[in-house]
Amino acid sequence: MVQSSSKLHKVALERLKERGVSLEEIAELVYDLQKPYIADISMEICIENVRSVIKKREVQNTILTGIELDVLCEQGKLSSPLQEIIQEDEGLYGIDEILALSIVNVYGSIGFTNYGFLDKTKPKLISKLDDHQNKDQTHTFLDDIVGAIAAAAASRLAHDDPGISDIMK
Ligand SMILES: [Ca+2]
Repeated sequence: MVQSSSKLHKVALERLKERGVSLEEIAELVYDLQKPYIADISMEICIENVRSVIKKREVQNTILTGIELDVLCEQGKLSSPLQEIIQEDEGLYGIDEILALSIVNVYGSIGFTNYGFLDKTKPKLISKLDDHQNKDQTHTFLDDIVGAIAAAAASRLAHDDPGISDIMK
């Protein structure tokens, strides 16, 4: 049976909240990304774009899948060696980034640039999630998902802005 879009949407929002991610914090990343290009940018517009991104089924599926793996890992329920790989956020794993790209894909090429930038610089919420101090928490998938949502929302915003140069589209 195909799950209804409204149910997936509701659960995806709940899961993000349970994992300590607020839409406002994602919107902050979008704001910082687009501030240099859009003079009249506001937090409201950024939140609105984050909300629109999360309305996409591909994005909901990615949120549910990635968070589930993080949670199962926290509970020690994955098989070895996947359990250790995800727990330690092993650098050569890469599937967390690949999964997150399914979000970035939805909005085209500018999303990739933004995603790469966030992955490299790890600002604000992303560094908070990527912090490995608390050994009881696993955010191996969540940090990339958050970066991808922000990147997608930023590119959505850029596409929508008629004042932006063609090269940014
Ligand atoms: Ca990761």
